[in-house]
Parts: sequence; structure tokens; C-alpha cells
Amino acid sequence: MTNLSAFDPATAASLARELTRQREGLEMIPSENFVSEAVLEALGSIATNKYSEGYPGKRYYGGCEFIDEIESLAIARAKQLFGAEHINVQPLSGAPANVAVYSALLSPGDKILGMDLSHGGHLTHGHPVTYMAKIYDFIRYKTTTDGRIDYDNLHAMAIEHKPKMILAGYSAYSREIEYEKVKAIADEVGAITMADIAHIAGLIAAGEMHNPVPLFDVVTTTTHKTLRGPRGGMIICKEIHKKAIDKAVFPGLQGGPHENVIAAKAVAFKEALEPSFKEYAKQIKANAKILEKELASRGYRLMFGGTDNHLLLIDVTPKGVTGAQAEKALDLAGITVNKNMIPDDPRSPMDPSGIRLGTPAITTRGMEEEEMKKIAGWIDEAIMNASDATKLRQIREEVKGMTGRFPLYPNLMY
Ligand code: DSN
Repeated sequence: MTNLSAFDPATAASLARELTRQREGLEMIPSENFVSEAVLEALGSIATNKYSEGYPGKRYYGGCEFIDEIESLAIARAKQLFGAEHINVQPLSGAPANVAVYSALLSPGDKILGMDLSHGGHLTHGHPVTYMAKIYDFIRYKTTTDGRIDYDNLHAMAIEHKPKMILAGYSAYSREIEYEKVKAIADEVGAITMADIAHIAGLIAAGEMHNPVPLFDVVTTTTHKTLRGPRGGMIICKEIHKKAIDKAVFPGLQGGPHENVIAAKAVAFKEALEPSFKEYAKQIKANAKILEKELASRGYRLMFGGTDNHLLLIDVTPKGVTGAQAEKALDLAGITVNKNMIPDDPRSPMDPSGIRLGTPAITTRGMEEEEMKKIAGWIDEAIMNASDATKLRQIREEVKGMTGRFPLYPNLMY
């Protein structure tokens, strides 16, 4: 990276510090991951130079013949991964993908039934702070006290409210989803089915979680979480919705697609089609299960009763700390997680009762059972000694000792 460091040493130095942070720490935010060097190369490629409004074969600019090849490759590979009829790979990320779907298939004022944020839903599924909540009438369902989706209640709510759309898919929910049940409820009330698989797309692509694509009208995802691609989004839909979805993305909401990101998506999808990706997805789940067992045995209160996927949502207040205090203590110990609301949290979003953690990134680094057991021990020690800076520094050194055995981007420097 001599050009960067020579021209802009300030940016290069910040990137170098961030690289060290990623290398030395344990990245356990469940929505984060480490892309391959091949994905990084495509992301930093000359495809960033090109404008290409429109879609392959139908662009508003000249000179798009090779960009068409790249975007067509990304689409073909994604279709193969998910068994999809149609895919739009242009959404800039998950939130814009969701907005595009609403605007394609709904009218202002239409009702959408989506999961409450504190029960594992997402801001773009109707939280009152979002602009979408001003346009559409979101009604929010919740999990049961034992943390499962209450499909009977969902059914009753659908009958009562007659939503135009039912949304399944969550950003802090750790259990499997019964898409057939949601589909049957939606069919009964004539609702469109939408799944947001942003967190679990990689697990679904690998056949390690149920796939809503064959059943649902439309499925949105990010490409940078378990799918381990560049930061971006994607919409998967049935052929009948193709025109509306494509029109909503461009020209409805977006301008020129980020073709360097689309090139990186194509590379990530090729990686996800490899047999080794299936092993990776299995290991993500296996690692999360070990953490579940280890933390439960130390008396932690796991929301939803545990995990079927890559993440755990934990109420840390019985251990005498808040979510923000636990996040801070773990940060100082070199373990990155995020504070998170728990179902019907009595506390506030900036200092909630829980933390959310997951295994996609540490699994990418090659960590397995032995490391998970050590990590669970460090998490517990850090939380139990949240105000002991010396102890937290000592854990950080131990973490550094372990991460050093799992090299990250060994040839990269800024
Ligand atoms: N920010 C993502 C997450 O962490 O789950 C969702 O938008």
C-alpha cells in the first residue's frame, strides 16, 4: 500500500491501527466477518470507476460490456446459492434493500407485521424511529416468554390486522424459523411474505438453516455477515415480482450501482459455492453451541433459551453489570461484542440489559472447540471483573497470545 501511505499517511496510519485491532482482538459482533483477500482485491478494483445505471444488457451508459459480465456472474452465482428465480445484487446494504422491497410491493399506509426490535427484530422492520414507520403501518409481534416465535399469536394477529405483508427475519434472534408456518398464515390472510435473512444468509446458503427462498415472495439480505462478502445488500424474489423490485431499486431509490462491490459479491458467492464453505457454516454453529454450553454452565441467562445459529443474546444484569458495562469491559479485554436490548428490556438502548455475540468472524480465523472454551472463560472473567483494569489488561494479553496463532491478512500492511 505504498501509494496510500506515501500520499495520505494519516488515513494509512488509522487503517494500520484498525488492522492491528482486527488481528489482535476477538471479533465477536455476530454481524461482522473477515472477507478473503480475493474479495478485498475485487472490492478495491477499477470497477469502482464505472457508472452503469440500469441492469446487464440495459444500461443508461456506454462502456458497460465488462461490468455486465461482472454483474451477471454475481447474479448467476447467487441464484445457484439460494435456488432463486430472480436476484437484484445492486442494493447498497440491508436497510436500503428492505426499503426497496416495501416501496416495490406496498402502498403508503399498508400494514406490515414484523418482529419487535427488542425481541430480535430490526430497526427497518418498523421501529418508530425510522422513516419507514412514518410511511407504513407496522404492527409488531413478539417472542413467547421462553423465547420462541409464537406462531399461534402471529396467526391471531394476522387475522386481526389483515396485514399486506408478513415479515420474518431478525438481527438478534438465535433460533430456527418455521417459514412454512409463516407462509400458511400469510396465505390465509392474503399477505405478501418477506424474509430478511441478513444475519443467517451464509448458513442458509450452506444448507445449515431453513431456506425461505423457495416459499417466500421476497427475501432480503446483506452480503457481509455470515455470507462473508463485501458490505452490501441483495434482494431475492419470485419471477412475478422481478419488474417491481428492479424498478424500485433503480430508478426508484438508487443511482449508479457500486460495481466494485458487485465484483466482490461475485467472488464471495464463488467462495460460498465451494464445499469448504459448508464446513465453515457447520463450524460457526458448532462454535456457537460450545459457547452456549460454556456460558450457561457459568450461570448466564441466555435469551431464547440458547442458539440454533451463529449468535447468542445474553442478559448480563444478573451478573451485576449492564450491557454497556459488559461491552466496555470486554472491549478492554480485547473481545468485541455489542450491547443489545433483551425482549421487553426495562433498560434503554444505549445501556440495555444484554450483550449480543457470535462466532462467524472467529470461525473464519480457524478457531474451534478448544478456543471457544477459553473464550467463554475470558468473557466470564471480564464480566465478573468489569471494573478491574489490571485484570482486563491481563485477559487482553492472553487474548493476544491466542489470536497470534490465527494469522489475519498476514501479507497486508498500510
Ligand atoms: N447492524 C446490523 C447488525 O449488527 O445486526 C443489522 O443492521
